[in-house]
Amino acid sequence: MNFFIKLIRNLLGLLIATIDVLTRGSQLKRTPEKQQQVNQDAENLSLYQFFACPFCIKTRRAMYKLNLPIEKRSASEGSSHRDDLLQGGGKVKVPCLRIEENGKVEWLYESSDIIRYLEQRFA
Ligand SMILES: N[C@@H](CCC(=O)N[C@@H](CS)C(=O)NCC(=O)O)C(=O)O
Repeated sequence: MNFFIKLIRNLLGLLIATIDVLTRGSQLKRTPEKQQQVNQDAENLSLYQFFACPFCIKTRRAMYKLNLPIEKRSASEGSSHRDDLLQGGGKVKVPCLRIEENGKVEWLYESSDIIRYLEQRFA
């Protein structure tokens, strides 16, 4: 039973992810200099996620729109990223944005909070 629920959830996720890719639209355009700065800032960010999670898709969509090359780390079962998320953030819940700044690391949960943070910093 559990297997079928997982299967349906993943198929639905795959469908949403496909629709997302097909309907993403355009990305924010910046001058080459500005984009270079943004790319550099984005090196200190990483998104812990599942491919088919709707909250992660929503967050990835915002990242795409804002033209942010943030590294995506799969927190699926058995991955080392999952262990890092649990140890660093305190729970395995995705999406979670890992923010490294001035030698300090912050783990930001909740898709709406992550999107708000990214928009405030990069829009
Ligand atoms: N309100 C959260 C919901 C996140 C959520 O429920 N994520 C699921 C995957 S779709 C998850 O991490 N589940 C694992 C768990 O809760 O232990 C958000 O918007 O980010």
